[in-house]
Amino acid sequence: MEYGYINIAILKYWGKKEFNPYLIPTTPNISIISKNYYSKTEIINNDKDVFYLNDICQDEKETKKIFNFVDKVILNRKQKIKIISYNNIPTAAGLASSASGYCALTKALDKFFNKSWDILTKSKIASIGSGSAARSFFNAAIFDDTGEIFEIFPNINLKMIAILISDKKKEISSRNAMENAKNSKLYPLWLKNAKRDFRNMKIALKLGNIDKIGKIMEKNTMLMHSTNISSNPMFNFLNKRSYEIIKIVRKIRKNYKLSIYFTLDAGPNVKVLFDEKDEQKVLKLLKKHIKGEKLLCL
Ligand code: 2P0
Repeated sequence: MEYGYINIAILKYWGKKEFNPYLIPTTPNISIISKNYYSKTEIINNDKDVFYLNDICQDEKETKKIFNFVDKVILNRKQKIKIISYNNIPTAAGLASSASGYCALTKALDKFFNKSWDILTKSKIASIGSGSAARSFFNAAIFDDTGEIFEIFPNINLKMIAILISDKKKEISSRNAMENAKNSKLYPLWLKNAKRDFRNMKIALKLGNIDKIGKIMEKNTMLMHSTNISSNPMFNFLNKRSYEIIKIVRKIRKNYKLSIYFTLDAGPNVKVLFDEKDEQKVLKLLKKHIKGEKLLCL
């Protein structure tokens, strides 16, 4: 089995510039991985192409999507294969299961077809399946707007907890959502601000300053979601409970003088970022103030 871990962006990838042949995002983005949530994938010979996820044979649409990717990256394939994959995270609920999935699949293809791709090649190949997957090969990674991927070493151990508001499949895919967001009048502002956030975030990570990191992250995520809300047709990944949780995070930060910051992706689930040394304190306070939702230590 080959493992791919989920990653959560502290600066978001929200838009594709082009595929050349690998994905180039419109703005530089930065992520950290979770070692607790992952996909694991194995490939074996088979008499026809099939894709099993969590022991369930996937329908034609899902199978076609996966094998389109396989055929893009393994040219002139003669062997039919069975792809066996497991996720220990809810699929397609904005918890980065596509990133871990394509990361694990790329590693499994490399192994099965004896490709000996190096890590950067694997990372770029995975970006064809899912842009965010490019970042899952590193503990912390930059995926910049020239298509380059770098491992980075922040001077702080960053951790996240996800508040699981919903594990339902999202109504709109990230792919369609980010394409649609480009018609928002805010999209040019997003492009400009994301570049500035990137410069400032690199400094904040070097300083290991959780408050600087958290403030930039929150601003970045809210502008990303604002492009969605102001696009046509408009949509919003956040729901009422997401906004309530954001308020709770701010209240804990203020009342307990605890450096916790929120971010949201393609779903309503809020993730909270903090310095690893504060983990027990953060967990205790989130449990105290948030009733009803499961907390996932990423
Ligand atoms: C991110 N997201 O940086 C952003 C923020 C979701 C919100 O990358 O179209 O599934 O397959 O390249 O990687 C989710 O998008 O999109 C994502 P595709 P992907 O994590």
